[in-house]
Amino acid sequence: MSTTTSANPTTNPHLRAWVEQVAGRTRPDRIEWCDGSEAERVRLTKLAVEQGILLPLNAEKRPGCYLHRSDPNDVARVEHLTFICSREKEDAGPNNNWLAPAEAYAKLGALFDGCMQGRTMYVIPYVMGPIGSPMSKIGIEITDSVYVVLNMRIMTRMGRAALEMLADSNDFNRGLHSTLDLDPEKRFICHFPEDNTIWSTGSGYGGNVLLGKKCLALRIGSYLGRREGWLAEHMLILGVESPAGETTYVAAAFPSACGKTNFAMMIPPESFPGWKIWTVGDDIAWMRIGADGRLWAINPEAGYFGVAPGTNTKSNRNAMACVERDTLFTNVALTDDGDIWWESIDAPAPEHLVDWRGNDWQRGSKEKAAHPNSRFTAPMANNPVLSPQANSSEGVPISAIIFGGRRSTTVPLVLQSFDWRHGVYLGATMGSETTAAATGQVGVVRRDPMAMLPFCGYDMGDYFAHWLAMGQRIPNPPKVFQVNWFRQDEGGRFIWPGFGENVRVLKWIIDRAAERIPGRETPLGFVPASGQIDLAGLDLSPAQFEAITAIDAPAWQAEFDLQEELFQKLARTMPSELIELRETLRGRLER
Ligand code: OXD
Ligand code: MN
Repeated sequence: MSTTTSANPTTNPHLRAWVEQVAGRTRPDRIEWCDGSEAERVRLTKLAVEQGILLPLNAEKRPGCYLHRSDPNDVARVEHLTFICSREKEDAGPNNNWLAPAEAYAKLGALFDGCMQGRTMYVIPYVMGPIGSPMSKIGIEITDSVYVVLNMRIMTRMGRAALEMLADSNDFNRGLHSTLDLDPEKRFICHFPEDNTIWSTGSGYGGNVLLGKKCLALRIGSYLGRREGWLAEHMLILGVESPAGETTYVAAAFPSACGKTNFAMMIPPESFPGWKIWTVGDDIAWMRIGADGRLWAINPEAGYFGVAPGTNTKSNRNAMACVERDTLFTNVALTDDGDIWWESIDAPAPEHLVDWRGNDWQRGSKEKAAHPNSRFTAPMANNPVLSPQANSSEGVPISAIIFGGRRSTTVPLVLQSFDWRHGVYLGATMGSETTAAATGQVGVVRRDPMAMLPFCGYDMGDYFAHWLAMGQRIPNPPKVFQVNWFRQDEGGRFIWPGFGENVRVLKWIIDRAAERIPGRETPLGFVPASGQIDLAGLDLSPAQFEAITAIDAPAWQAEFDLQEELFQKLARTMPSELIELRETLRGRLER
């Protein structure tokens, strides 16, 4: 059967040749170049509904919203099937799975052979970052999934504008994806950093198939960042506006399930009047040194691919506003009146639902109605607190970088590093505790350096070295902090109230970053001096505050021992500077 093609909108010879080559291999019935227009959205949405890929939701309650149910065996990122295919195995590092490029191309190439017969091959030109920004990168994703096209529309700036920005350049990421038959045996996510190429097979799940996000913006992005002298990070970006109207920008890395999206959209409490948080991004930051010697950040994405369960008006009122319209929901539960539901949403569970698998669900059932990793894909334009700078091509100047984790003990509420190098150390040794629900063994600290363990596209020791080298090059670097909202008392209760109250800690951070207030020096860094964090209106005694800000020397000695495990794993490339720094910190603590 011969292939038909929608009007080819580009004269770019590199792009045309590559699309032809891919079509020659995958042999689709039809090639469709996506232009990003509204007419295209309407047409493809209608097609997805007709094919049962999307289910329209109640148009009055959720205008423009649809539900997708993925294959039950395809609901999450697959780290064990994710590979960095650098030419040299050592370049991928002990933190990544590795396949030789020739082997990966052959293996996935065989799967791609003829895989789009009877299907449409969509060509999606997209930009990660604001259109026209010198910090942005262009990708082309070729896919046979209309769900991918509709999600990429929300998550990226895509279509004609991306082609215009690309013009005749050969500098674009080549992403190729096919769902195949969703057989987990044929599921592979392969990154070829030296070729700026991503091949993904056998999955329809977001993190594996929306190739701009984790694959390009983080794995390939981190590789490009090292080569070109910038940073691609798993960080939210937010602006903190003070009552005086001054806005300070911070970037923050937290491992999964530590509330990054909530923090990025936080609403300060009424007892803290005049303060406002503006979201620039909720997941990824690309940061470069600006002409003024500061570090400037953009959010490469244009939407939020957020975890649904646990999102409610208390945890994140702004996210609830984002999903009121024009949102694609994946694997949430469906109410009898065509609305969505998930565990811990505001409304109690109704008597009857259709669960994420499409089965009837009755209140009281032991099964979860929504999948724990069910998601919403919502345009950032829906966010009531979207920063006016979210589309700025220069990005925003970062005054502070924050590393956080979930730690019931040891790590204080907030700690400022002595300098950049010590800040890199705090990020490199970041850890988070597993919960009982996840492992059965509570309180096991899992290291997730800079929240990048699943996303760093090269050797993690080399990545730390890149961070250290960046410190030498930034004339006016951001100040670096560590935070922990999760300290518990003897009864296992969280001591710090969290959520919007975290703005109190942010205020201290920005005051310190601006060098407006002195800190209290400890052997391990600066912590708030008494009275420096405003506790008015909080149900928190001075003793409790002391408990969550104190440095407990024996606990820290044990922590340094625990950090050794990560240093050992990365021994080949672990910068000696970080090892020496740990010994210095230990020594200071002993004295
Ligand atoms: C995400 C993740 O989906 O970090 O953002 O897994
Ligand atoms: Mn993430």
